Amino acid sequence: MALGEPFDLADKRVFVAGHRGMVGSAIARRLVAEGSTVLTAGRDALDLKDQIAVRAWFADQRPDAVFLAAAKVGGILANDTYPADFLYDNLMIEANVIEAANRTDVAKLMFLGSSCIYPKFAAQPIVEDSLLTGPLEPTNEWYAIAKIAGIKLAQAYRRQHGRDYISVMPTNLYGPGDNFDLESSHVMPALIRKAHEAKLSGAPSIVMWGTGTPRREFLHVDDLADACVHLMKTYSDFGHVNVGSGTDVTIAELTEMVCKAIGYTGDIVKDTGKPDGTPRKLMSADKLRGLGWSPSIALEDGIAGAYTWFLENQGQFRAVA
Ligand code: GFB
Repeated sequence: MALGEPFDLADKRVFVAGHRGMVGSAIARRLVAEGSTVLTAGRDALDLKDQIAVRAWFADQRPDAVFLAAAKVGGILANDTYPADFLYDNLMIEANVIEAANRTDVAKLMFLGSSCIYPKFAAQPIVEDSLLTGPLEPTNEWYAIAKIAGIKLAQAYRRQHGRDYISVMPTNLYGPGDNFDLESSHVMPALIRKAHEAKLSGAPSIVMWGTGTPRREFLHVDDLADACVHLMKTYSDFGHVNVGSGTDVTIAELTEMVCKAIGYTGDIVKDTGKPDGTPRKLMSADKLRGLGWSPSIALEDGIAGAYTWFLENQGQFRAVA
């Protein structure tokens, strides 16, 4: 296959690295409609940080294509608390998988990054060319550096080895399969859980970290999976592609939306001892729209669906002390 040609996923052996995570599981669900044979490897069976094991797995399984959705991820506090884990784990995973893919002639690979790769004070909406034009947000610079390295790996293997390896940068994601642990989660699942538990217990208020003024862009993970499949089939170029909804809300607005969806009517109390993080990170959706994709799940509907998923699966989450 020459660089730049459409890539058909039907009847292909497609490895979804990170299939137990929120993103990987959504991609694996979405691939069913493509007629792909989805290959997976749980953490117990394959440690993606282990170079020898990853090379052996690729040599044995011979995937045709790879979605690289495996990563050490977490919310603002987890990123700030475990910098070594976020840097080391993510560098190892992406380097091992991309090198093994090249060694075994994987025809197409998609690396998934994050909107935190961009400078803290990038002009909004953030265009793809803003990468490496200014300092990063300190709470997640370790994760961001690892994700920037992943983009560069995909580009380097394209340039040096002629590989059709591409990158996408998702915005803040939410949906089924999210992490609802209050210490390590992102804001959306944390608020869903807090509002739900406060409603049940009749608590007079819930705590919102920070000032509530930061703005964030949210995309449902099923929309992300659909965009990833679309781009895997149709996009083949050096530059990465932002994947977002194109609109953002303040954290205070989001908190109110979540409380409304859950039916919690108590107060919202700010904990300004917790970090705000980057003030705004709305990504430009122009490139993605130009490539023929736009989202279909409205934020209100997505929150309602995420809450339903939480209600059906909350038994697996540790009780709040
Ligand atoms: O989602 P979040 O943890 O990550 O926080 P980031 C977003 C905003 O929500 C911050 C506020 O301003 C938080 O202070 N917030 C309010 C809360 N209440 C809560 C709460 O109960 N829990 C949490 N977690 N936040 C992450 C990066 O940044 O975004 C990662 O650290 C990654 O590297 C990810 O890029 C997508 O959007 O600030």
